Amino acid sequence: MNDKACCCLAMREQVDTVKAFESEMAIKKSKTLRHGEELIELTGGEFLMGTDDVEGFKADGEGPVRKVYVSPFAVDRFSVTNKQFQEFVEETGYRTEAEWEYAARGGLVQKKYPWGDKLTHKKKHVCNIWQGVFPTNNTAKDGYVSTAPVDAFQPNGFGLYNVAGNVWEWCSDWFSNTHPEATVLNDPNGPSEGSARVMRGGSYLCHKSYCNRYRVAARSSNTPDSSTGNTGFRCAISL
Ligand SMILES: [Ca+2]
Repeated sequence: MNDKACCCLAMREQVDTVKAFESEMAIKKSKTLRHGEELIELTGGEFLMGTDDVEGFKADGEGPVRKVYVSPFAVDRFSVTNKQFQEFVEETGYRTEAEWEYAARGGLVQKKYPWGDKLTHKKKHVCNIWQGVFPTNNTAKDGYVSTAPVDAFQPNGFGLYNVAGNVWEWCSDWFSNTHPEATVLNDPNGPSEGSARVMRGGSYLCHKSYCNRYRVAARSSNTPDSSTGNTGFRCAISL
């Protein structure tokens, strides 16, 4: 990962730590979630994951584009609180990076963002990132200096809010910048071991000049014991 890879590392602030990542893989799967009413069921299927766009970061393993199949699953419409996440990992499994990207793309094929290829819509911002000059001047033209409410802005084609910007979202996969080769990768869940977990989606601290990782194929990572003000959760469960 290059030195611009994760703006959150420089802006780290301690918040309540959820001790989940070392144990979540051992937790028995259950289809009952306390906050299950917030989940959106997705049919899954085959999709094109990653990007070969010149704007993508090769060192992050954004490419090559590969065919991935994900089984049916349900995912949170909004990012959730630490307490909801804790309840989730105590009751069920976790979400893979492939599920994240399938859900985040909202049914679109190889678009740069969850809503299309243009960052803004009619000159209006449609996600919470950094406007101005990073890191000295945040003009908050999108309306938010820090985190935005989880239902801010329009949802993507699957009804999911804020998959780009606002807060990074943890995935269960260990981070690697290479991918297995196969005609179709079936429900990939990442390397069997590693030192950092994948994070996706970017955050309110991302600016094109510095991070540009609010694109839907962009990736980053952090060590599982890290807690920051710009990293969050969205729960998912296999159906
Ligand atoms: Ca903002």
